[in-house]
Amino acid sequence: MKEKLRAEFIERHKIEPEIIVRSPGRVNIIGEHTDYNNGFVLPASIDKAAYMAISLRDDDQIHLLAKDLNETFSISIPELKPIGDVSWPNYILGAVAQFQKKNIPLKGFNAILTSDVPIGAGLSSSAAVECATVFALNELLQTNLSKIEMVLMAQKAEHEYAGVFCGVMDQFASVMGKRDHVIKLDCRSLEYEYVPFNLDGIKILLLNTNVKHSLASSEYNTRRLECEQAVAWIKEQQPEINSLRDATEEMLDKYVLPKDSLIDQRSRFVVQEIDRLHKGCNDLVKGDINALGKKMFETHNGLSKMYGVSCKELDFMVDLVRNNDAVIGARMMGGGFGGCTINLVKEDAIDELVDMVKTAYEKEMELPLTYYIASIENGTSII
Ligand code: GAF
Repeated sequence: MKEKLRAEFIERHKIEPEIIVRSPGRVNIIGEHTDYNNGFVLPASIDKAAYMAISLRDDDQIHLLAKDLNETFSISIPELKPIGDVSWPNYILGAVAQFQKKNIPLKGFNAILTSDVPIGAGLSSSAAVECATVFALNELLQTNLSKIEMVLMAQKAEHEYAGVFCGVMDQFASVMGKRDHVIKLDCRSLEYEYVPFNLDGIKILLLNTNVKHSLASSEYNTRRLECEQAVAWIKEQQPEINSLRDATEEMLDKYVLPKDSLIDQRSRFVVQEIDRLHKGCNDLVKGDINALGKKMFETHNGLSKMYGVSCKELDFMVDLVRNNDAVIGARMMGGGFGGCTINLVKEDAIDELVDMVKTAYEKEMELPLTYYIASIENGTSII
């Protein structure tokens, strides 16, 4: 990947790229839709990543090439703004804009981007690009930003240039990931701990429904507003409550359920999911992987029936493996409305399982099934 990208850069720009940055996609074991509720998540960066070859220019021009799409885009720094239909430049421009907002003197640059994170698969392909851009510019402009500052800038890029009011999980996992570890992240304080995730004979299998989701056009932002509404109702009676992180099911019974049963279901899922994450993380630490797997299935049920972010293809995929002895746990992953399921699967049964799922899924859903075995690798770095 690195050599090809370097050669492409030299051919196009007639100079060596100053740096090549790799920024990975992520999986999340448990703790979904909890990040923007100030809760906890348990993600990890994976072996699929975005790669950016980049060099500064002497003027204020930004010239971009998305190698995989064979599309170019150019803009000058004073004209910087989100662009309409074309999506990929926004992730880069949004990251550049964060430097501008911090009054960091910018320079133009040439960049070539390539990625093997499947797009719209719930593996944070956009966060990978945002983080690669912030990381690269931090290096080239010698800005000395901390990794956490870079995470927050990349998250802002998604808010302001992609219109998705995401939590901090994806960008945090991409930048902060550590080989063979998951990150238990407190999304309120941003305190985190690395928990070893090296399960003998068990692999992370991602089954892609190939239902492409676009969180921007989905109900992702609506879910966030529904959670905020629940908090506002609780707050009227208990002013010390600022997020669902601090709410209990008793509070929901008293202050939310009587007002709106749908918002009750949404917020109840989040309260339960934060609790499930803590218990699931303890299972992992104790080595009780079966108990963790069971909770992943519970998370799926909650995401599907209470939180309303699944789809028939994701439900079908999870139901297919639910009673399979080789599958420790499975659930939809990420924002939802399509993309991948994450499955913890006994290694020696993967081929047979994939054959079974592929045949059944393609017949029933009339969509192709693709799959990846994800390994947990380090976060963003210069390669
Ligand atoms: C998407 C978002 F970008 C994350 O912040 C998170 O909310 C996730 O959906 C759901 O857990 O990936």
